Amino acid sequence: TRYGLFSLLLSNIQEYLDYLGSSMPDLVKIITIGKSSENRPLKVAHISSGKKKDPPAIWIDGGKFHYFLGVHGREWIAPSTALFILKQLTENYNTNKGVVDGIDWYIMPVANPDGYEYSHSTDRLWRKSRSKNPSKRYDDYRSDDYNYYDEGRGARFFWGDDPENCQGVDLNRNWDFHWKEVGASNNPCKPTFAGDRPFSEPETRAMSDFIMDHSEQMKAYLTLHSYSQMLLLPWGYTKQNPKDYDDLMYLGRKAIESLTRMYGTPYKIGTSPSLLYPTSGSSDDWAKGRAGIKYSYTLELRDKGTFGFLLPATQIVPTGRETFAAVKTIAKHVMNSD
Ligand code: 0X9
Ligand code: ZN
Repeated sequence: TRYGLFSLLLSNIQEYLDYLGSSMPDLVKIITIGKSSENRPLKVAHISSGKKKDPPAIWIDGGKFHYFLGVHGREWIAPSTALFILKQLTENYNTNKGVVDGIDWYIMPVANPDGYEYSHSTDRLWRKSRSKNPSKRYDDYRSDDYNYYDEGRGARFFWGDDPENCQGVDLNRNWDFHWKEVGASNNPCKPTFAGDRPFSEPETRAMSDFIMDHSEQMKAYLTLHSYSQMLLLPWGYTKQNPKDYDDLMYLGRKAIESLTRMYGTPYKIGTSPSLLYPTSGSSDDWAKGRAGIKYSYTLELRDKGTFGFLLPATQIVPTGRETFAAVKTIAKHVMNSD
C-alpha cells in the first residue's frame, strides 16, 4: 500500500489510522476518546479479530506525553514504534495470528498530539502538552526551590524550558496517583510541570477514563518513551517494590531477552528510582495502583544518548522490530495466564 513506509507527520499518522479502520473494518476500529487542548482528536485503534470470547486486553500508548504511546512530544521513536506494532498486528495478521486472535489490543500511537505537532513545527525538544496555563508573573516561579530536570541522564541544559510562554503540562506527571509528591515541578515553565491538579488535562482525562472503563479486561499497560534502553516497572514514586515485583521482573526479563535476541540491543530492567529517577503522577504507576493492571511497564526505547531524541530514521524499523518482539512475549504470557 502507499503506507508501506509510513510518514510520521501527525496528519499522516491520523490518515493511516483511518485507512486501517476503513480497509479492515472487521479487525480494526478507530475510536476517538476525546480531544486535546488544541482540539485535535485523540485516537485509539482497537484491534480485535473476534476469534476468542472475552480475550484479555493490552493497552499501548506512544508519546503520551512525551513525545507510541507518545506521551512526550520530542520522543518521536515512540509513536513510530506504536505504529510499527499496529501495522504488524493488522496488515501482517497472517504472520501474527496467534497474538491477534488471543488479545484485544488498544493502541494509541500519539497520546500527546499537540506536543508532537509542536515538536515538528517550532521546538524539536518540546515535551509537554500545549494547554494554556493560568497567568501568574513568571518571576514568581523563579524562586521555586524544587525544579526537576532530566538529571538522570546527565542533561547539562534544561531541555524544553520555555520562560516566554510557559505553556503545557507534562502528561506523565498529571495522573491521579501520588500526584506531585516527587520528581515533578510546580513551575509551568518547566518541562516536568505536573499541572494545577491531577487530571487537569483533557489528554490524561480521556486516556484514564477509557482505560478505567476497560480495566477488568486489561492485563498489560505499556507506555512507550525514549530514550535510554530500559524497561521500567512500578513503582516510580517510591523505592518500595510492589508485592508482585518478582512476577513483573520475570516477565520483563523474558520480554527483554526476546528484544535483545534480535539485534543485540542491551536493555536494563528495574524500577525508575533505581535506574533513572523517582517521579510521581506518572501513567505506569496509575495503571497499576489505580486501574489494577498487573503488568504495567514503561519502555524507554533507543538509544542510550548517542543521538538521544534525534534518533536517525535508519533506526526506526529495527527499533520497531525488536520492540514488537518484546511486546509479543508479554502478549503470549498474558494469553496463557488468563
Ligand atoms: O520521566 C519520565 O516521564 C519518563 N522518562 S522520559 O525521559 N521519557 O520522560 C520515565 C517515567 C518512568 N515511570 C515512572 N517514573 N513512574
Ligand atoms: Zn517520555
